[in-house]
Parts: sequence; structure tokens; C-alpha cells
Amino acid sequence: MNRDDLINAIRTRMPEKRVVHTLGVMETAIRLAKVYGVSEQDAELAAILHDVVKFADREWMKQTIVEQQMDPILLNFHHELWHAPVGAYVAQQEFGVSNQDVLNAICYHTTGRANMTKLEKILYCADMIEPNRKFPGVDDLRQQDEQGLNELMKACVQRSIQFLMQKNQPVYPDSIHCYNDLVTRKE
Ligand code: DGI
Ligand code: FE
Ligand code: FE
Ligand code: FE
Repeated sequence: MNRDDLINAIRTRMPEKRVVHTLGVMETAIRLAKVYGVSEQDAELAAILHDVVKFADREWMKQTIVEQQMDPILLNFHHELWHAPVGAYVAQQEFGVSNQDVLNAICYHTTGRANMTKLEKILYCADMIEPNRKFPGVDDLRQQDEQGLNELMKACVQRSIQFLMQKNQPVYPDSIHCYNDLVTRKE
């Protein structure tokens, strides 16, 4: 499928506002891919599909997590986390995506994880700083862009974990592993 076909396909699965977010993520991910020497096509594909099941039926997502033997502890965490791994599954099954890096970028776009590839980091950060995002501190995050991908990623993960802690929300282990990996990395 080309870009327009993919965008039309996701349009049928989400409200217009989420399509606008997705296009913002696409634009930002392509820009970051250019800067950091990652395939722009991969960034585009991962971005267009990253929230493909954001509005899917919750019970169906739960069932898919069980049937596909995804991490069972996902079910103990907020249902907001489910659309990322289930989205990767749908990208593969329904959209025929076979590039494992693209699938992993979708799978880990909400929590992050340790040892992320450049593409995974690009999608995670693009999701957070795309032009339509409005939350306190988002402009500071956008500025981190100039410090390199790892610094940008670190700032985004810190913001995300701080936000969850402020709201007394549990933090999924992969997010902690992601943070630890970024702060202990010597580069
Ligand atoms: O799908 P988007 O809204 O574009 O963004 P996203 O996929 O990054 O999802 C963000 C939501 O997921 C947000 O409401 C916070 C929540 N979230 C992210 N990481 C964690 C989390 N919730 C919990 N409980 N634990 C996490 O580690
Ligand atoms: Fe998402
Ligand atoms: Fe995110
Ligand atoms: Fe998103």
C-alpha cells in the first residue's frame, strides 16, 4: 500500500482528530529519520500505523493479547498500553508489514524499552513532540531535538514517567528499563 492508501485505511478506524495526530507523527518521524540516517519509508510506515487500533474494542484487544501470547502483565496495566503491541500485530496481519524494526517501533511506541533502535526511538519521540501535541513542557522537549536522538529520547521518557508518577499511576517495567538504559549509556 502506498502512503495515501494507508492513510485512507486508518481513517476508517479512528476519529479525524487522531488522523491529524497521526499525520503530525508522520511528518515529525520523517524529519527525524532524515536527520538521524534512518529509512524515511520505514519511519513513514511505522508512524501511519502506530495508533491503528487506538479505538479498537477493548475486549478484543485483551483477547488478542492472550491469544497471541503477548506479555500477560500488560493486562494488569492501564488499557492505554494495549494499543501498541496489538497495533503491531494488526500491522503485520492486516497490512502485511514484515519489517521487524517497523513492527517493534509500533509495539514499543507507548512504553519504550531497553536497547531501542533508532527507528523505535524516532517513533516514540515523534509521537510525543508532533506539532499537534499540546501539554506543559512540550516545547522544552522539542528543543531537546538539537541535543541528538538519545538526549531527546531521554527527555521524553523522563517526562512520561514523571507524568505517571504525579498521577500515582503504575509504570510498566519496559518504561523503567528504557529510562535506566538511557541514563547509564556511555556515549
Ligand atoms: O496513543 P497516543 O495517545 O498517541 O500516545 P501513547 O501511545 O504514548 O499513549 C499514551 C498513554 O499511555 C498515556 O495516556 C499514558 C499511558 N502510558 C504510557 N506509558 C505508561 C502509561 N500508562 C501506564 N499506566 N504505565 C506506563 O508505563
Ligand atoms: Fe499510541
Ligand atoms: Fe507516546
Ligand atoms: Fe500516537
